[in-house]
Amino acid sequence: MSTPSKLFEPFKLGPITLPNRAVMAPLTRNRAVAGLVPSPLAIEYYGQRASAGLLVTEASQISQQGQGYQDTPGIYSKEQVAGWRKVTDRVHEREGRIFIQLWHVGRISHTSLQPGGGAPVAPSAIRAKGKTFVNNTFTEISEPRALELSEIPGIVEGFRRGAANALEAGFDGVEIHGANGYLLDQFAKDGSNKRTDAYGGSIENRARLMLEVAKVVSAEAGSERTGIRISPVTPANDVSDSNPQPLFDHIVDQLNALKLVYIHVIEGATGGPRDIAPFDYASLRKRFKGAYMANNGYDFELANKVLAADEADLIAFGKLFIANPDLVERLKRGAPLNAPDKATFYGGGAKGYTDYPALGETMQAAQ
Ligand code: 8OZ
Repeated sequence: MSTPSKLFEPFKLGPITLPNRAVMAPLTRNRAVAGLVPSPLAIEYYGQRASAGLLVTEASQISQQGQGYQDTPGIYSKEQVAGWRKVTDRVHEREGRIFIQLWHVGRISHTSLQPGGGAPVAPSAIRAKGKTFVNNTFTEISEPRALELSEIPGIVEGFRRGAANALEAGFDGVEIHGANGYLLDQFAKDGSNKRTDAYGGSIENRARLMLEVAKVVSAEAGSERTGIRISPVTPANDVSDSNPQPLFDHIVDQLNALKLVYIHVIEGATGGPRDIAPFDYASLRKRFKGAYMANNGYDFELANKVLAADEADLIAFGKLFIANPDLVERLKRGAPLNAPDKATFYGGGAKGYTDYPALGETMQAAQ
């Protein structure tokens, strides 16, 4: 393949020069078994993918309360920070760059994961329809309780501490998980937020928590090392908003004031149709002064089209990076891609995690 592609051109993201525009999307893999610490296999997994322009880790909870599925890694204990340090060291040895995604699931959890077996927390006491994975089975999401106003500073502080821990663990930056129906998205959207205090009602009030988190995280990590993931119209985790365009216009205006380095936008339904609901992503891109990272269902062809039209700066690939540790090299050469195996996405060991071959390995195996 000799067609020049903008995907392989460098991009300056704040103080960091990415050698290409292919980002490894955050991907939940549920393999942090012992102490919710990234396992030795995670070191290998991220290390194998260091040729991505940027790696964004799997969502990592900022507290026990922020966990919603079994075996997802945390970024709140000393042991977790030490585990992540091994991951960042490996990625840096291989000349890669890595951000951690900071996560609080809010109501998408189960009592068995919560401190003292309590109810998961939410903007309002409305249970999300759906299941989560705990104790090795899919289980109904628990009934949540509404956060007290007095608890909100503690949530914001949890994100700040997560960012501080991320720096201690050697990350190049952080991505705030503001998407997919988790806590910050639950507050922002009116389907899940029925509060009548300063965090509910108007767009300004509903966006407040996400923006307070963005403020403290960017103050801690540096705004030039802080990105945020949003999903304006996704129905993931039973979330909805009656008027997402002005909501996200407001959010982006405020993120500009905080000088965040990128917005990572899931266009359409997470992992599903891109055209599920009308939304003007182009106007969001124009409005935002930092970098626009596009995600959801991108292949090489769509990435090239969107980059050539200057509709995005960076493209995040999920499943393609699961199955192809050397995705950038394969796309460059027009080499065939390994197919991802859905059965090994969540949980398990090396199979479907660190055993997808790179090109040279394929050739060796074929010889
Ligand atoms: C798949 C399974 C569990 C969690 C997300 C963090 O959708 C997730 C997630 C994805 O953002």
